[in-house]
Amino acid sequence: MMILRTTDTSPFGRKPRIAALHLGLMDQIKTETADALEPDSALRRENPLGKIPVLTLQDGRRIYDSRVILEHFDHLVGGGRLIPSDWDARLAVLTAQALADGVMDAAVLIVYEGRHRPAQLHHQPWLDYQRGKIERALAQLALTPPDPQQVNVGTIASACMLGYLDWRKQVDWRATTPALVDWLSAFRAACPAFDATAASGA
Ligand SMILES: N[C@@H](CCC(=O)N[C@@H](CS)C(=O)NCC(=O)O)C(=O)O
Repeated sequence: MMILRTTDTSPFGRKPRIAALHLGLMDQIKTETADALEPDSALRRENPLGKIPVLTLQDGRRIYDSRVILEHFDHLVGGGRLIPSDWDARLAVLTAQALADGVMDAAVLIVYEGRHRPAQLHHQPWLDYQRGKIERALAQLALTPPDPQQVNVGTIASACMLGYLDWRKQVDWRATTPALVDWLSAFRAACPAFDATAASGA
C-alpha cells in the first residue's frame, strides 16, 4: 500500500486524489490526514516543508510535491496518460499545470494572511499583488483553455484551482471569466473523479 497524506480540502491534495481515482489506483492507496500547524506531526517528519500532499511509497520512500506524485502515478500506469510523451503536448500540459498551481499558491497565501497574521498586520497591497496573479492567470486560461476532454496534469490542476476559488472565493471567477464555467462543466463530465473528490462542506 502507498500512503497519501492530505486533507479533504487541500486543492493540491485533490490533484493526486483525482489522478489516482481516474487511473484506477485507489486500491493501492490509503489516505491519511494531516495537520500542517501541528509541530510534532507525521507530516513534518515526512516532508520537512510541512506541506501536503506527501506520498509514502511501498518501500518507504516519501515523495512530494503534488507534481511529483502525479508524475509517479502516470509512471505506475505505463506513462503518457497524465503527461503526454509528445514533447510539444508535454510542454503545454506541464505549463498549464504550473499556471494552475501558481494560482493555488497565490490563493493559499491570501487565506494564510488571514490565518497566520493578526488582522492589524494584514497588508492590502500584498493581498492585491497575489490577487493580480490570480486574475491575470484566469484571463489567460479563459483565452487559451486546455481541451477539457483531456484528463492530464494540466486540466486536473486547473479544475482543482477553480474548485478551490469556488470554496474560498478569493475572486469571483464565474462572473469575470464565464468561459471557464463551461470549461469546468465539460471537465467534470469527462472526469467524474473531480466531483467524487469534492470535500464535504467545501
Ligand atoms: N507545491 C506544493 C504546494 C503544496 C501546498 O502549498 N500545500 C498547502 C495546503 S493546500 C500546505 O500544505 N500548506 C501548509 C504550509 O504551507 O505550511 C504542491 O504542489 O504539492
